[in-house]
Order: sequence, then structure tokens, then C-alpha cells
Amino acid sequence: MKEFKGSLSGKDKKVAIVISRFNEAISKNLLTGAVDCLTRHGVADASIDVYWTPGSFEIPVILSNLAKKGKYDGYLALGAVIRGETPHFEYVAAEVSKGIASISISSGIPVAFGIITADTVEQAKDRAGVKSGNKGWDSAMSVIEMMDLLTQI
Ligand code: INI
Repeated sequence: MKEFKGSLSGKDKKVAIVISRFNEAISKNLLTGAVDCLTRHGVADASIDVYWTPGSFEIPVILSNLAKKGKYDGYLALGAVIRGETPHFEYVAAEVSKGIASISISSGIPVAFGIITADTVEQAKDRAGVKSGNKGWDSAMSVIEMMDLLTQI
């Protein structure tokens, strides 16, 4: 039997973060967690580029254009979609998640899903904690592992 596992080193990798400005305070915490995780696992600060979008709905089009340029080894999508704030929560949440999955599959480059979907601002804040439970950190961890796993195929 032969098993393949991605290492948790991001050395020499280039990562783009695409992040929604909507619910900016929460997004900023996600960004802090993600960058902390990436740099602690060997990604150089100079190898991280951050692209801000107005909302989560706009994240896929930026990812799709970045993927066409092929400059990065992995991508992170960060944002918060909160049910209480929009009657079109389902549409925004569904489009961003479908868009991210389809870009990752068609480009063959890992895109981590770091979009919080929550019923309330409180729930969203809990998932963007600076000390524990930060979805930005968790999704950065998964992209680090996936970037290495893909080099083994
Ligand atoms: N965008 C978000 O990232 N989170 C939200 O909670 C949200 N709400 O509540 O509406 C949201 N809406 C904006 C949307 O992403 C687009 O920017 C907008 O519809 C313009 O295309």
C-alpha cells in the first residue's frame, strides 16, 4: 500500500488571498488568522498577495482571473455571509461556494473555502476568533497541505 499526504510546509509557495470587504471587521480577523498560519508554516510574507472584493459574491471572478494567470500555487477565499443581514443570503452563499469549487476543479489549483456562513453576527464572530476558532487559519492550513499533495501526483 502506498499513501500520499501533503506536508505542512509552505516553503517556496506563492499564495493569493481573495477576501470580501463586506462584514469587514470579521474579514480582517480571518485575514490575520490566515496570514499567521501561512507564515508560521513557511510561506514568505512577500509571497502572499491579498485582493479585496466588495462582497463575497465577487470572489469567484477574481479567483478565476488569477487562476488563468497561473502565478500562484494556491488560493484562499475569505469572507462572511450572514443570514440576518440579507434576504439573498442563500444566493450569495450558494454562488460563492459553487464558484470556488468549480474554479478549483477546473484550474487544478487548490482554493480553500474560508467563507463563514452564519445565521448571526455573533456566530460569525465566534468563527473568526483571534485566539481560537479562526476559519481563516483553518482554511490556510488546508491550502498548505493541498499545495504539497498536488505536487505528489
Ligand atoms: N456579501 C458578503 O460577503 N456577506 C454578506 O453577508 C452579504 N450580504 O449580507 O448581503 C454580502 N452581500 C454583497 C454581495 O456579496 C455582493 O457584493 C453584492 O450583491 C453586489 O454584487
